Amino acid sequence: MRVRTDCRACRGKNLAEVFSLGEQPYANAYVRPEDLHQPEPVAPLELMQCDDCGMVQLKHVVSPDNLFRDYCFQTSSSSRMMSHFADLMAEAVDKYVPFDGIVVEIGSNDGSALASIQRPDIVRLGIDPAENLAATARTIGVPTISDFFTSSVASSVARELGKADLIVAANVLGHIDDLDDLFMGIKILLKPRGAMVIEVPELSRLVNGTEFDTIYHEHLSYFDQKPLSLLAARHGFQVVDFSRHETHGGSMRLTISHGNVKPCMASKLHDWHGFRQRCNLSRSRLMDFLTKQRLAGQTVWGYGAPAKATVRLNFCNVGTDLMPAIVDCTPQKQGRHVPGTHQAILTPAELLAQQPDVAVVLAWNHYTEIVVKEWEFVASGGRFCLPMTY
Ligand code: DWN
Repeated sequence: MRVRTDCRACRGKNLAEVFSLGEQPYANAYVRPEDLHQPEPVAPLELMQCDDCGMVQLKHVVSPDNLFRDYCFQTSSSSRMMSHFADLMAEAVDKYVPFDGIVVEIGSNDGSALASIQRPDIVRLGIDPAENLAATARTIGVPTISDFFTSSVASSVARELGKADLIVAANVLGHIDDLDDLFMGIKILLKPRGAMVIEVPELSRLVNGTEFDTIYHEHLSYFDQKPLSLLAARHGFQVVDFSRHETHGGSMRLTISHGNVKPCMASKLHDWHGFRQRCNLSRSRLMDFLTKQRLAGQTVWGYGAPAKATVRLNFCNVGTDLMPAIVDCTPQKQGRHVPGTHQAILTPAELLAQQPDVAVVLAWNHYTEIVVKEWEFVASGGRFCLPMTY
């Protein structure tokens, strides 16, 4: 682990701490039963804001090899996200990819977004460090390099496959420490008239929505529009399209292309004191709710074991006495335990089989999809609720 002392967007040194969740386990480091009594890796979660350009980033950088090589999260765990990324690909391919064009996805996960491209003429390539997910992608016909995207990987792809008409990076820029090398790779790999579509959660939505559970070690950077545009401009890219979307608590999508624009330094500061107060209120309200349910003899489980659940349960110190189990549809998470608080992660079928009284939807960004899918749980008397409102 190392400490980052310069701003990832403008390379300035005027970073100040604005928020801290203290020491936390790695959000996706689900614990095998046989390891429950072993020490788990933890690291501080401290947000720093750049006084010059407003960029927000983690102070501590955990080695990506420790976080991404054997990765539990799968895009295909949500049909709503699958259709979201299918729409993104369809729109971008239609706009930017000629016949026989090349599309490269950085952070391609299980290949589901690339697999959604309906044009057989297009050459597709995924790049993702998770060897387990790269293997899954290949089984559905998506060629995938199981490695981190770097400027050297970009050079070899450009040499062996050709330059790309379209590069997609959805929910991945925030995970990369060396963004200068990333953009050097984009410079190499993207055709002169090519386009890159970047999608990331928007910091303003995180702060205004008290989405503190989206702060974890994988997420090194927390972007607003201006610092991300500044970062792109610093590397010779211009923003040619911008839109906002409701995924992952509120995201923004920027399309960039080669082009020199003057980098604009505009520091957007946030009300971090108010944010901290709301996080503490959210914690006390969750604990009050769970304590009241237990005193009333009600059993409460979690629904969804996203990375967000690890952060929320550890920050709120929710033990297995208040929430004994969580259900999740991801095979690789089932049978393991939540890092730190150790709730057992069961299959969704167990929800009906054991019928707890309440299920707190910890994957709150998928609330509608989950409640519709699990209608039998409600029909049998179960209640869903969100961790922010009770
Ligand atoms: O940045 C990242 C975001 C985009 O995705 C990654 N670093 C990690 C991941 O974050 P997450 O784990 O918070 O993502 P989700 O999509 O909020 O995770 C949802 C979880 O809920 C998954 O484990 C699957 C589960 N789930 C379920 O059990 N039943 C989801 C749905 C929709 C369901 O019906």
